[in-house]
Amino acid sequence: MDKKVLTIQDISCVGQCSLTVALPIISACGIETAIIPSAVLSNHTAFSTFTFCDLTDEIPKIRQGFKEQNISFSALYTGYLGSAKQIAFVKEIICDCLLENAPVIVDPAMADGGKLYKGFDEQYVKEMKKLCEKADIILPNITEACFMTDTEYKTEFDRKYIETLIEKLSKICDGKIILTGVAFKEDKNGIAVYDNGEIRYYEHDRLGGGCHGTGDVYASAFVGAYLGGKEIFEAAKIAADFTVACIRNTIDHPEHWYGVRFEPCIKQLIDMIK
Ligand code: PXL
Repeated sequence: MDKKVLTIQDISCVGQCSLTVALPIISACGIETAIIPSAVLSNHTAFSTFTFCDLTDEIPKIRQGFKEQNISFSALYTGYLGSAKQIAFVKEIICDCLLENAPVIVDPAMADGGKLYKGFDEQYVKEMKKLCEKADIILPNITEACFMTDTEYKTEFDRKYIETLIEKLSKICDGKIILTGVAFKEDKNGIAVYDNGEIRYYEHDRLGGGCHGTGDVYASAFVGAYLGGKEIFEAAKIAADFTVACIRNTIDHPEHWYGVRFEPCIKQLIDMIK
């Protein structure tokens, strides 16, 4: 049977994040991608204004609809969720709508650059931690990892800091951990992959000061490569190389501050996962 992933995150109508990134990227990897939109926004919250239609109450109804049709999924991937209450509903979906051994992949998309996104608070962080407890793979950035583990956020750090962060995360999630934004040198960025007690690092170029929406591009490419059959470190590496290519394609376009121009790079991703 073909793999079918369910992804739950918002629709930001403009802004190249969440579902408008996850759908094209995972589909391009050859994986059928079903969705539950967590909220509909005119544009993401890094714009100075945005509309926000919370779809929390739709989630249990959609779950019921899936149950009535005997629809279940071979993987779940969650990103930006609209409310703390929604996280509890997602946990019910994990219980009811997944096939046996379906991986639960959680990107705790809630913060970056040392700050929570607009609209999120400590309660949301608490609930997100509970969702991470149920995950097989989590993909936090350094800021999210710090919020979840009550660790001081630093922009300069060493391996000891990363190892401590991962050790604390492993007490929340007993699965695999992919920590992004692990930069030990000024012109480099990287990831740390924790799997079965071992940490492996992958270093890649750092271009410019960071682009918006790269976390979603990264997580989506990881999900596509991983469900496409790559092992975890290889999938994490492919996702990093793809994200760097997307940033390279964007940095000379300052008008494109709100996301990355990932579309022309999709062919590269397909070639990498072949
Ligand atoms: O890319 C993360 C993200 C997703 N969805 C919404 C956001 C953000 C980051 O700001 O605002 C609505």
